[in-house]
Amino acid sequence: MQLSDEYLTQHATLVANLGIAIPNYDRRKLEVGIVHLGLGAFHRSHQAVFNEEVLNLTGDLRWGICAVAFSNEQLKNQINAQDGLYTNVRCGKEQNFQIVGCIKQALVASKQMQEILETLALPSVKLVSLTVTEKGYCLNEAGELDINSANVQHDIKHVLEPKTAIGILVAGFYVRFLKSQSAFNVIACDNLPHNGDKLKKATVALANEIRPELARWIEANAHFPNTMVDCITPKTEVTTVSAVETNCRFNDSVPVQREPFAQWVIEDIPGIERPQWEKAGVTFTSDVAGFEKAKLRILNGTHSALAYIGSLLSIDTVYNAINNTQIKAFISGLLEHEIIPSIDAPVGLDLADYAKAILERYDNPSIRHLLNQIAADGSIKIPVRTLEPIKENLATGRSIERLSIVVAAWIRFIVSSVEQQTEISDPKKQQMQVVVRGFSGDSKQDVAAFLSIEGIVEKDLLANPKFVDSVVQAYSEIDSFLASLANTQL
Ligand code: CS2
Repeated sequence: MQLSDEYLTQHATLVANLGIAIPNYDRRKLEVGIVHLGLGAFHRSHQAVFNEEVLNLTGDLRWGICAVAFSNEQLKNQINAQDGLYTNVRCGKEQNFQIVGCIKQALVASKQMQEILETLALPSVKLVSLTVTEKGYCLNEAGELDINSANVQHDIKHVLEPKTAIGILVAGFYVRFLKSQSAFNVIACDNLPHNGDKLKKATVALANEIRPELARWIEANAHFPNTMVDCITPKTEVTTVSAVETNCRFNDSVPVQREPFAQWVIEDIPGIERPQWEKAGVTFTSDVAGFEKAKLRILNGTHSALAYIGSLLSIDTVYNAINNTQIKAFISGLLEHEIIPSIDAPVGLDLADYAKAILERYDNPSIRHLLNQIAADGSIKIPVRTLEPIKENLATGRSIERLSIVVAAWIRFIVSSVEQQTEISDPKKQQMQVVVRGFSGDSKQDVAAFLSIEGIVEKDLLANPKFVDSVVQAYSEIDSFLASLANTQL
């Protein structure tokens, strides 16, 4: 039988006997206090689970979630068919199953904008959170709203029928502004440094194109705290669905699988009305930047390194890549010599211990995290994860040799995808294909052409010969570097 409220009522004893955690609050009385943009697995494995814990602990029913998918109507229908319920599968030494109930309703932006705007205008809605991936922020290489993008231009002309997440935020603010309601606050939950600051700037910039007073109103009334989010969440697979069926004895079309570890650090801004997330272990601090930088460079940075190097060696998962002795040695050197020295540790965080714990998290045989998933959107991820530390290392005279190998491996990965005609998942896919098809075989020319694709490398860095030469060197040696790593499983 399908998971639903009715199922839980009718099979309460069976579910309890199986040791499955269920919502212990009255879901029928849940109000919508949060609108979440981005109904993917990460929201459901991370923020929704923290939120669920607070609902379970406090019974404060103001904080139900209305979750918005952008175009995945099927996902929206599947969640609603289960009354918003889904299973969170924690994959550690054992599998542990929890039914999460804090999503009250799902909507899809491509078809239900009117309802979404009505929900955003509800007085009960105090927060809008987002997991829209890095590319969802519509930023250019300088980290500002990419005003020239077609979707942003669309949102300027069709304010109440927006396509982008930024456009939805602006439309939501606009509706509240016109009704003289209070503004909601916005919690960015994607892997970008200063995610809240950047989102606020982009939202205000878009609003300014539409109505300058609206921009000023948002600027004065809405908070966008910066956050750091962390929880390894591979895509849901058929095996996730069948594990739920076998262990829980009901059908769930939309479970999520994640590692046991999860962390959420939010900038502490007084006056934001929100759930008592600290009761679920969320850290509120004035130094999010330190946590963000540490996580983005140590975890996401090594993730991208593993994704490109591993994929080029035909390795499929993070677990298999980190269990190759030579790859692990490379990652350890990268961390020790070039990544950790680029970070000012936030108070109380020992970066070497933090990095060690992350490598241990990768070594989890119950998590099948596909390198292919991580390899997507390199043109947006590499600048944050790899080019930023390169820039800072260059400024202070530290080594960039290993970081350059990561950039070279990314370029080689794209080249090999073009050669083998495999799908490239990246917003700059077309530009990259054109450039790579024009490659001459001369590393210097080819690397220069690739790095010059608009919107990837900041102008100052591109003009720095130390950077370009280092990537050229790494690229010209990348095949022998890869060969030196091959066939060395632990
Ligand atoms: C990964 C992240 O896909 C990727 O780019 O690096 O999704 C990573 O798994 C999460 O940030 C972990 O918190």
